[in-house]
Amino acid sequence: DFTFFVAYGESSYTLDYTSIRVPKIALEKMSMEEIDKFIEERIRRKIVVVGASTGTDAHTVGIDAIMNMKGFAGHYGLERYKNIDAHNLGSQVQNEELVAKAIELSADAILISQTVTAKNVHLKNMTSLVELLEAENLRKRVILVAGGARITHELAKELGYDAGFGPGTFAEDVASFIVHRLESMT
Ligand code: B12
Repeated sequence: DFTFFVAYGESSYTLDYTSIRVPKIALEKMSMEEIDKFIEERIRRKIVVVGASTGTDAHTVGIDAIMNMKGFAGHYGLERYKNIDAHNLGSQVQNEELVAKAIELSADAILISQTVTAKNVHLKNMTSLVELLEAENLRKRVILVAGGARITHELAKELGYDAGFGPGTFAEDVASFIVHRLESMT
């Protein structure tokens, strides 16, 4: 019952890009080889990561870019890391299913991807995952990370996640975060 127009035109207004503050994760970024070495020397066992695009979200490209062997833009995904046991459950995975898999595999980290943000569906879905983990007494024992085109670190923290990653993320960004966090937890 409505018509939606998108119009493009010139404007006399300008934006001061230097005044825009983008909260960033304090990250000591390492390469895939450095991360594998870090795990070997400082964690001394393989680490387990479970990931999925959750809820009704059918977009897999984002989580695949991070997890699949082939990776994204020349950056290998977590499946390629020799000291990371990575399980990509795909898309439209219900939170309950994801949590059950994390328990079964004794996951060190859970990664979720959220692409659809219409009607704030991502907020409800992300919040319900935190609630489920808390109910299972797992939240403090697992590293919880969200990512997606409209996910920011600030938003993820607000919703009770350890970190949030947006566009332009590579596997080594999130893997560097996970291994440092894991070391500080043990
Ligand atoms: C490809 C695509 C699809 C494909 C998906 C195929 C697939 N197997 O994934 C198909 C055709 C299936 C599809 C379907 C739909 N789509 Co679509 N789709 C896109 C499109 C064109 C590209 C998305 C993409 O693949 N980007 C590339 C990846 C690499 O980028 P990324 O996801 O941002 O991932 C990076 C980071 O964000 C981050 N990241 C992502 N996830 C994670 C997770 C972790 C843990 C970490 C650390 C990092 C991380 O790392 C990645 C690499 O840097 C976008 C528009 C656009 N140009 O963005 C629309 C878009 C996302 N789709 C949209 C919509 C609305 C839909 C549909 C609902 C349409 C419909 N009415 O049916 C359905 C979804 C239905 C559902 N149940 O989910 C909207 C979403 C609007 C919104 N914000 O809610 C978009 C933005 C298009 C638009 N402008 O309207 N879509």
